[in-house]
Amino acid sequence: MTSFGRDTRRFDRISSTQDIARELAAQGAGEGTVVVAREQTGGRGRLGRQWVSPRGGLYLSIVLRPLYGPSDAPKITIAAAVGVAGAIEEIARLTALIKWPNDILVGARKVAGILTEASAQGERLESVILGIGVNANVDTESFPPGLLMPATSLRQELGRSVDLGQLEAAVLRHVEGAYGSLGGARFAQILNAWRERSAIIGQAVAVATPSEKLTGRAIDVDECGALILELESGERRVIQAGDVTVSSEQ
Ligand code: BT5
Repeated sequence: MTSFGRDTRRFDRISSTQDIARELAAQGAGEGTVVVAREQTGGRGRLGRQWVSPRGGLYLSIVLRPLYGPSDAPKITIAAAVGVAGAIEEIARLTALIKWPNDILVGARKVAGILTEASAQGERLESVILGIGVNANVDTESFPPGLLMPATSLRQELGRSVDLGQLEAAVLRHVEGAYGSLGGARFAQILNAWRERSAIIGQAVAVATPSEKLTGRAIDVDECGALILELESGERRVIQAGDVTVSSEQ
């Protein structure tokens, strides 16, 4: 039985918690080892994008040692999203929705993001570094322009600051619970929780995959964590990776 955060390494200002966590994993750090920074100078999102990480936000990475294969990595993102949304609801009492695969929204604004970076050895996942960034007590109005979608913070939504320590503890507890339900039949519970929180199911969406741009209706996520999209022709496509825009945002 692991416990996320029992071994927590704290930093003030570093490039990215992902890099430190990856180094620790390479040195043999166990599952549940956590790296937390108060500020990141090179915080990153998917595909080399920037994650704006000023002081006041929550930035952490968790070392995972999953007993799954690389094709299961998207399920970890789904479970983490359910966990982060649950933690935000517990601490801030705000309704948090999930936009596949890795965005947590309050209203139609992004309040948190998840980055799942896997190192595979053949058919085995050697480690996964699960990165979580939450705009807690930050001012997104001072963020650089041109974000993929509008951003918000818990403080902006609430009109008061949240306790970062409590938020961190809640994120680790909720994510650990969801991650612990990944195996076998219990993933169905995570999928149901995901569906209840989905910001996109049933909506007209545009999806940019690494190779093409598609439009259609988001139908569901499958048992592997992939998005099921119905094109205007009625054809169904299973999307493993991509960025979703809800049509009303365009
Ligand atoms: C993500 O990527 O949303 C994953 C974010 C993961 C951040 C955590 S913090 C701890 C750990 N250490 C790291 O270095 N990273 C992880 P993606 O879906 O690719 O979204 C990135 C896009 O979101 C950017 O291109 C911007 O448009 C936008 N963005 C950047 N910073 C943001 C912020 N603080 N709040 C909302 N949107 C932001």
